[in-house]
Amino acid sequence: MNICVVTLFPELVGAVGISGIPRVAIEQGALALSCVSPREFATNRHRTVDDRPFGGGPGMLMIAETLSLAIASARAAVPDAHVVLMSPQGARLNRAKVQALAAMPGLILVCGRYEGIDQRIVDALIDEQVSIGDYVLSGGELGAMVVIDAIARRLPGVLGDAQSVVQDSFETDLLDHPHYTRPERWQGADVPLVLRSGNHRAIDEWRLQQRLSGTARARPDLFYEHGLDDRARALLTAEWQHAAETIEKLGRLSDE
Ligand code: 9WO
Repeated sequence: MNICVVTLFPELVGAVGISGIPRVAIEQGALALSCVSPREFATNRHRTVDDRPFGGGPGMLMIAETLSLAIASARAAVPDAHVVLMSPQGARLNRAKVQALAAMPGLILVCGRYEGIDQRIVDALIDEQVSIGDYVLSGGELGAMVVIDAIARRLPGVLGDAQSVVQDSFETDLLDHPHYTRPERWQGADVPLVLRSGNHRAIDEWRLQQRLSGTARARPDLFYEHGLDDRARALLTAEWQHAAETIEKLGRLSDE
């Protein structure tokens, strides 16, 4: 996957590639990450990339011309790119959106700064707007870095077998289970006995049960999507089974 980020802060965005899964993806050749700054295309003495808004109001906007030249340069670097603007006006990023973006032939992630960008850029050059959440940031860069990190772990061959094993979609929609490492007792708290039993079937069952009850407690909305399969019903403790079934019914009702 070839990703080019259009940003006034390439050193900030480049930091996503120096550690973790994105770094591994780059080292393996599964991910190519580059940046283009509108500043490179500013021609006047001050390398101006911003100007005041028509209609008045506070702050400055990114100029259409330098931004469009930067996007054109990114297009030359990433043929067939899907052009995404990081923006609170966009559709919310979730796992399905990450998967869809990871499946694109290439991506250009456009990051706004100041109070925003000239709307004619959005109308003419942006394929899609994506938001990482309902808050305003200083610019789109942190959003682009989130997108890049989330995509990197979905690229083929980047994570080992453990992650790439096809899990059924119900399991992937659950939250994670608790984890423990040594020592067995720390500040009077023991690692659950089952995890030290060596019984891998019992361990798998405990972990799935923890995922179900944890999801019911913290994110009951995740059950809206899939409801409960028979195995989940059997494993979900009685305390949470009632809650989850109620939630599932509510989800069905809201769909009708
Ligand atoms: C500012 C603002 C003020 C009051 C009401 C709504 C508002 N929206 C904005 C706004 O979008 N400012 C942008 C800041 C201008 C361009 C770059 N900025 C940006 C991108 N902030 N937050 C994002 C972003 C990107 C992806 N996901 C969440 C937020």
